[in-house]
Amino acid sequence: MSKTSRSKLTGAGFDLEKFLAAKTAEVNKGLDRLLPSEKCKPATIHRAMRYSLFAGGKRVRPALCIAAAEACGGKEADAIPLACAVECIHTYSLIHDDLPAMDDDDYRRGKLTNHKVFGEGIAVLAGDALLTAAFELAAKCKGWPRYGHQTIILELASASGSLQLIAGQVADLEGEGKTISAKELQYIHERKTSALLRCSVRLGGMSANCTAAQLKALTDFGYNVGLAFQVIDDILDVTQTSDKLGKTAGKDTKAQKATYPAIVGLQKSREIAERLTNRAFAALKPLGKGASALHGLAEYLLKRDR
Ligand code: GRG
Repeated sequence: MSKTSRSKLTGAGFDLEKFLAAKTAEVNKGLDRLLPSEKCKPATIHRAMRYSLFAGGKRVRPALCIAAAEACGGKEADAIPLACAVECIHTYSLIHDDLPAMDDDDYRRGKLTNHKVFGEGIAVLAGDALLTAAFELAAKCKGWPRYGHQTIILELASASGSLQLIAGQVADLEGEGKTISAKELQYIHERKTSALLRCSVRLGGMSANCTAAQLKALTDFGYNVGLAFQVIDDILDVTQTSDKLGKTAGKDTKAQKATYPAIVGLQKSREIAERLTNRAFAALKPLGKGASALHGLAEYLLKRDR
């Protein structure tokens, strides 16, 4: 998103651009500190993990995690290990998704995909190692009175397991070339995309020892933002260039994937994304003024162009 278009989104008293830059810097520092260095033996795997982790992702999930923590009165420092954990899971899923056995892509985050640089074997292992690292970070986090380690680890496991992230990916793979209903498409989007975004905000709330009512608000917000995020992703795939996206544009159409634009058209897809974002805004009401960063992020995600 350009500087001008992003700054238009900043409401009174909240500078989204500054917020995103600051959180990205802190998350990058956290990832660098918490994960094995490139020199650590075996160096190849750590180079491969870091290659994709630091390839320039938007850090949407960590930013949502920290914003959720702050909305519930928590501290950024407490949320950072969990924000890093969700980014590790997200990056693992991208590395595996890009493999020839899955989406078979050569570019991601504007760079060659992991397997193109390190080979398929190391790319599989780099993904595995990032997934495992996420659970290590969760096991080492501080733990909170309402949310002990078991709850935190379960949260990550259910979002990334065979009933959510992997279920979505399986349904996505099996849906290629088939005509599927809008209901089935929503099933895929809820699992492939929304589950990890919802988990990110929930973990942020947990790191602030949030109340049950706050957690409910964050869950509703994350669910709707997550679905809107994927509808926008589908729209961008057909409206933006590969250069802008940092990955191959138009792949969904080529792979005959079910997407919102393919099923309901572009205009209706935009309306759906807007409706979902409005539901996300409404979910924030119980969190009051502290939720301005979450509000700003949801608006940014709706209007993003990459
Ligand atoms: C391999 C288990 C497994 C899952 C793969 C991530 C994924 C599921 C597939 C990749 C394709 C895709 C459309 C996923 C939905 C989630 C999504 C839109 C990912 C891209 O997220 P961004 O835009 O990426 O936040 P950056 O690179 O900015 O972090």
